[in-house]
This record gives sequence, C-alpha cells and structure tokens, in this order.
Amino acid sequence: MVEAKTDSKVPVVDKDPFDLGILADPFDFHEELREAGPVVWLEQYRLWGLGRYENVHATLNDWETFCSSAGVGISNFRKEKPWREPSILLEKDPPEHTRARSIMTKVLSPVAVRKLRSDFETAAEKIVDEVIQRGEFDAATDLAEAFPTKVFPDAVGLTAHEREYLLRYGNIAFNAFGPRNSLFEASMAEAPEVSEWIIDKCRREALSEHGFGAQIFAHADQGEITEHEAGMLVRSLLTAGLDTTVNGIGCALRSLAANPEQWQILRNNPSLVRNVFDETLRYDSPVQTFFRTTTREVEVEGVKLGEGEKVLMFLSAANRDPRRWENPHDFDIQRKATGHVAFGSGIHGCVGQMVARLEAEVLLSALLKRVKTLELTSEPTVKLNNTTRGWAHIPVSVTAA
Ligand code: OVM
Repeated sequence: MVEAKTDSKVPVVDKDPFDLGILADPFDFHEELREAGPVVWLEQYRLWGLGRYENVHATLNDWETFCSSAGVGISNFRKEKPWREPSILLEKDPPEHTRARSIMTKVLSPVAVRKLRSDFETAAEKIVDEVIQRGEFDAATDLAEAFPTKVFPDAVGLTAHEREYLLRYGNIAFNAFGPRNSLFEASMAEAPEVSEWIIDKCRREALSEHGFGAQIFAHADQGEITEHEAGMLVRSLLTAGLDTTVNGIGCALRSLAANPEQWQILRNNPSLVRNVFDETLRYDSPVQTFFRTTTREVEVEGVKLGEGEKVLMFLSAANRDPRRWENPHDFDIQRKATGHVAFGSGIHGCVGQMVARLEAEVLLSALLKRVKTLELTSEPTVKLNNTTRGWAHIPVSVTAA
C-alpha cells in the first residue's frame, strides 16, 4: 500500500476508474477527472491520476522520473510478484530497454513492414468479399477479429495459429494491468493454461523461417540477445500485437457505422483512410490507460509525489482533452488527429504501430472499394477489459458499391 500523502490542495476522486460501468462508458468520468485538476488522488487505489493531455504527454516522455521497470499496471513489481516473467521491452527502463527496443525497431522496420502489404491485401479482399455476400454480419467478429487473427500470426511466423488462444492471452495480459476486480480474477483463472500455450509458441522451433519471430532469433544468432530473450521478444509481439489491432479496427468500424456522414466523406475521399485510423485511436483509444512508478520525489503542477508511487495515465482522457482538441467528442475523420497518445509517446511508444496502421489501412480500403453504405442494425456490445476498449459485437448491414 502506498502511504497517503494527499495534501489538502490535491483534488480527490472517489470513483473507481476500473468499475465495470465506467469501463463500459468512461467518457463522463474522464471529463470529471480532467476538470478536477491536472493531478488527482484516486482514493479507491490510493495513487495518482492524470487526465489532461499535457501532463500525460509529459509523463510518457520522462522515463527517468516515471519508470516502467516497476510494472506498467497497478501492481508494483518491487513489492509484489508479477503474474508472469516481466517483459524485457515494456517492463524495463534504459539501458536494458534500449537493447531490446533497438532489435524490435529493426525487426519491425518500414522496409520489413512494407513487404507484408500484398499478403495483407489478399487476405483482406477475401474476408471482405465473404461478408459482403452475406449483407448482414458482425463487424467485430467477422472483420475486426477475423482479419488480424489471420494476417498477424502469419507475419510473426506461427505455423499453427489457434486464434482463440492468442486473443485470450492478450485479454489476460491487459486485464492483469488492472486491480484485482472480477475481470482480473477471471483472467488469472485461465492464465496458467493460456500462458503455457503461448510460451510454447515463442520457441524458435515453433516459428516459421520467415517472419518477425525468425528475425528476432537471428539477433540471438548474432549474439546480441540470448535465446531466452529472443523468446521473450516474440512473447511481446504476441501480447501486444493482436488484441490491440482487433480493438482498434473494431473501434474504427463502429465509429464509421455510427457516423454515416463520415463514411460518405471517406467514400468521396479514400485518401483519408490512414487519418481515419488516427482519429479512431484518438476518439476511442484501444489502450485506455497505463501506469508508471516514480523513481524519486517529484513535483507536478504544484503537487508533491513521493518516491516509488504509482501514477495512472489516462491516455483516452488525454485524447479528448478540450485543452488540446477542438470538439474532442466529435468523430471527425478530416481533423488533424496525429499527436494523440494512443500509441504512447517517448521511448516506449508503440514499436509495432506501422504494422497496426497497415492492417487498418488495408482492411478499410478493401471495404471502401466494395461497400456503398455501412449501417448499424442494432446497438453494439462493448467488450470489457481493465485496459483495453473494444467491441464484442457490432451488428451491421452493408450495400455493395
Ligand atoms: C510486452 C508488451 C508490450 C506492449 C504492450 C503490451 C500487453 C505488452 O512486451 O509484453 O501490452
């Protein structure tokens, strides 16, 4: 437990950010948070919260003060045993982080990612053709899940990809960043079985000769990392690379279906398709929150934070901060949406974002070419998770172009 160090000037927020009702519809709560002040004390968990863009951005960019090596969830690795071996990428600081990161930067380079495009396009066209034939379908399962679970494991080099397990693992990892609520407990109950499966898939022998996995092991052959570290980096890809893109693409489809005028603007100007994804990430950030831990006493906006204290950054609240964005609650695919912090910022900023962007671009383009109208047929159902935002079901109907 963190010592309460609230001085009377600090706004106290009593609501639980991980309450299931708030997770289902977090935007009013985020407004409260931003308006309460630049730094708030979250009484429920006795830690600090940041909801404004400027402060979230600054915190992400000061890794020396706000470290990742004590975990980027609510659990403090210095005091509690982590649920899994910590990631050598996400849950490390420089210099260890730098070594792992430079390998991932090379493996996921623009040149490497560009080579995926034609396979991604073929897969997207097949999946989109099939749903259009049906006319009515579930854009969450039939597109947002179906596409990344096909192309991403192929890109990594998984030979047998059981999509069930990959999605379950991502869901577990992102629930595990949160507090011990019902979502956390349900995920921990299935963690042993699913983790065993994942670890097995991270071995050199389980991976094809081509793909990001083999590329990572090539760095082990060069002596830059150990065999074990290479497996851990494959695990990072499998943890961070699937749930996130499934949720991101789902959020894009849901926002477009719910805003038919935006779909028409996009049809008239298909070159907006990459901006649609940025606007989606800003508007409906698939990764809502991450934590940091202070490495020293630090004053933020006149508030003294002690050493070794957890700080919860609300990426999603920052991405709708009216101090940074005009009409932040409008989904507007023509706005300049870059600058959002949905991919983080600074040294831990999403290293796979080019793969994510490519997936979104290719799938939306395939849809755009073939579909005239995209409409919701009933209310989408939200998918609850302690960290990610996404949709379990998005019932839609389409008419062919
Ligand atoms: C990891 C990782 C990296 C980024 C995000 C993430 C679960 C995990 O290295 O395991 O989310």
